[in-house]
Amino acid sequence: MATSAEGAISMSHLELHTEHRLYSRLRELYDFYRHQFGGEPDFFVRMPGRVNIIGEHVDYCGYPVLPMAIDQCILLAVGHNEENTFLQLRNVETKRYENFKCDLSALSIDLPQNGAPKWYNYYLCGVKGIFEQIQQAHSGEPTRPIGMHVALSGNIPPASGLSSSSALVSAAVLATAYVHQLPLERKQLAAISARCERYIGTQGGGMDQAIAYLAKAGCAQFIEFHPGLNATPIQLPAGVCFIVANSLAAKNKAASSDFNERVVECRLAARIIAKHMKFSNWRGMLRFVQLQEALHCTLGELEELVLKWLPKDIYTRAELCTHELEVDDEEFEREFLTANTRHMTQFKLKQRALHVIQESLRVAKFREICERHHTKPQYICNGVNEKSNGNGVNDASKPFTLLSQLMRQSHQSLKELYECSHTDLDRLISLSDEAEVGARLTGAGWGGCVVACCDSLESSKRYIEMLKANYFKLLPQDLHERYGANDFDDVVFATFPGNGAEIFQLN
Ligand code: ADP
Ligand code: NG1
Ligand code: MG
Repeated sequence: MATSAEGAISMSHLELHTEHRLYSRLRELYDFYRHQFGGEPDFFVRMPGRVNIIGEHVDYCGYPVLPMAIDQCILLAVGHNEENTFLQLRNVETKRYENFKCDLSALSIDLPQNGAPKWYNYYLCGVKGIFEQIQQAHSGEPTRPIGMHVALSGNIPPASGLSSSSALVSAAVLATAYVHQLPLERKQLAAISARCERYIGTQGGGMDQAIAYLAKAGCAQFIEFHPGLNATPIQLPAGVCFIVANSLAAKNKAASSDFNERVVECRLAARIIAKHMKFSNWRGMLRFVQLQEALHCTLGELEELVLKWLPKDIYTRAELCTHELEVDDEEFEREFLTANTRHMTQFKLKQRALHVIQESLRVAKFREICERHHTKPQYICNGVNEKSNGNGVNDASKPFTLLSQLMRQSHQSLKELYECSHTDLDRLISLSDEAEVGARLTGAGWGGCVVACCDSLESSKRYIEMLKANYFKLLPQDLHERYGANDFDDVVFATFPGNGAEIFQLN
């Protein structure tokens, strides 16, 4: 079968490497599957989470991002049954995630009016994405679903900005495509996964799904969305090491309107400028990247247009309707808002637009520094950078210092212009500042994780110890009990770029 399962590794290969970090989780999942469903799974899927190094809240505006895949992942064990059309889902965390069963010939994703969607709805988004694809390939004929048994094990901290949701949706896409023998390339799978995750309610830009499929071990990926999806491997400067620290303030993105409010503000800003610039198709210009392309201008020139046409700090809904867009309130709601942003009455267009443009400039600079200073052919993950002076203080000309500054600026902008930080994230950033380590929130924000840049494994160890002493060990008792057992190693850790999605088959 011509599928995306390139690079597939077999179970026997894993058995030869019992020290493999995945092994015990796969073994547990295999046993769990057999216990739940009474048979053997046909195959396993591994879908990684990601850490975005820089380029936050720019993907849905069409601008490039720089993420890498992390070790933490969603694993699926999947079996199929052509005799029926039932999907049965089981999660190894049985107390936290309930069992689910549905008939795929009447697939529906039921979202709550308030609060977080049920975990299995993320899975159903992926199934729906593939069914639509099959229907399209069969000129509109509905899909004949194949029954599936799926057992899931995940260790990406949920609702923490490391993209557990997209790993779950993308894993469902890959498993469903494989069972239904739909031959797809990695980029197609990433695009389908990005599109169908929007059924959960968030209007994401595609970064998470792209890196989940396109990641390569040892490098970050410069991911472009316009004019089409493209990933360029970026070697990080020798010795640079990224640390993830989870603030433990969870934020489910689909449970609130915060994420979509930012998307709406960016779309409005792009369209208002497009209208001022007298583009006849201004209503269709949803993303800054389209506007910039139509204007043939630089990001710096686009920034000037933002200041010229969107000078106010706050725009009310009434003035947007009357003065900027010349539409009535009903049309405004229909054309410019999403289901969960209909309540919006105030809009910060200048601030959001400035963040997107300046963050995109930072992504470009970050890439340039990496390319200029890459000296060794591979990412160092177990060595010490000899050039480090060992105390985290570096001379300003070093690439590490420049990268750290960009990360720091990124956080400042996310906090002030984009208003998507959290007091706990800001505390982690202050501690990082004091230690002269560049750090920023990663993922959507409003809680979740920070990512920090250290110049060697040695300095990263010191940084981790400092955060443990000054943040994690001071956490309230309940969090201490939950995460302190193994010295907080699951919530503050060094991370190294891994490979993208894989399918494992039993021999
Ligand atoms: P993230 O930043 O991790 O992507 P989201 O708010 O987008 O956060 O998605 C988090 C949701 O994804 C969780 O509330 C849960 O429904 C689902 N999820 C993540 N990991 C798992 C898992 N291991 N098992 C079941 N559901 C999961
Ligand atoms: P997380 O934090 O994984 O939910 C979200 C979006 C991304 C991107 C980042 C911010 C989804 C699935 N993911 O990530 O597309 O916009 O926020 O850079 O919506
Ligand atoms: Mg998510």
